[in-house]
Amino acid sequence: MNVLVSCHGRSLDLSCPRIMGILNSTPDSFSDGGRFFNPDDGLRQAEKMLAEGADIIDIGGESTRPGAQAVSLDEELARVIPLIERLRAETDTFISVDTSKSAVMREAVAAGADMINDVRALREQGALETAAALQTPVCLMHMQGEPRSMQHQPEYEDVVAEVKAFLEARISACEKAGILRTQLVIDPGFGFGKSLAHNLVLFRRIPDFQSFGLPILIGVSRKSMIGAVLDIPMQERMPASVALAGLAVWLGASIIRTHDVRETADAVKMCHAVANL
Ligand code: PT1
Repeated sequence: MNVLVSCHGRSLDLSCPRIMGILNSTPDSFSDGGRFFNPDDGLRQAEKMLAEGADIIDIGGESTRPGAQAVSLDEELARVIPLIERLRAETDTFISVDTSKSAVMREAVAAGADMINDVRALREQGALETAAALQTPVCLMHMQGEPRSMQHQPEYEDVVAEVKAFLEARISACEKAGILRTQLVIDPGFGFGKSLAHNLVLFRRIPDFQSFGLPILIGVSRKSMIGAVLDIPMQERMPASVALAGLAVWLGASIIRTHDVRETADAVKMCHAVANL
């Protein structure tokens, strides 16, 4: 489970934990509050994260936070492709595209993306076949329901067993479709159709997910599970996010998805040093 190699020949060594910086081009992150995301702003944001220690830049054009509406293919392409092109032209970083749509996967990888990050774990029409054809790493995430309604009444008998069974099934589907197991990353999907108790149990049991022998990606940055415990708004959740990032590494995570790259990179390095002497 040591190195991901993209179809462009770029590699990501996972012998120590890596930082995935979040680059949003969804409307809540439009600097002008208007309809058009400026790729120059995005590029500047990405370069800042790289200078702060990001190993991967994750670019998404669909908001998947609770309550978010679906976005059209044209809108998603317009948000994401120019940004990937710019970032690819300017840097040699590992680029991940956060999408569930096969057409976005195809165009993003053609524009230089190295990895597919799919919160729907390649369940959308054509996604499995497309990812297999592209021969590039894929992150498979668990979600119960769809973003718009996933937090309404999430239910599990055994959240850990059910998330693991789901990932097991998606890993098999990927292997049947011709995706190499060594190209897969798994993610329990914090905040995706889970109550606070579900999220906390899943987090404590991150070590259970090591049984797949695949790298584990954890995304909890500024999420409502922190808001629910601390009763604080999003803009005050960085310290708790950093604490969880350190804990996640301690519990076996290989990739941490975050808004706050510098702080998270320090916490991750420190926790990795203690865990691996
Ligand atoms: C994630 C993730 C993601 N999260 C991966 N990709 C988001 N692999 C987008 C909240 O509860 O964890 N892993 N792509 C962002 N989605 C959310 C979900 C944001 C829930 C916020 C919440 O506040």
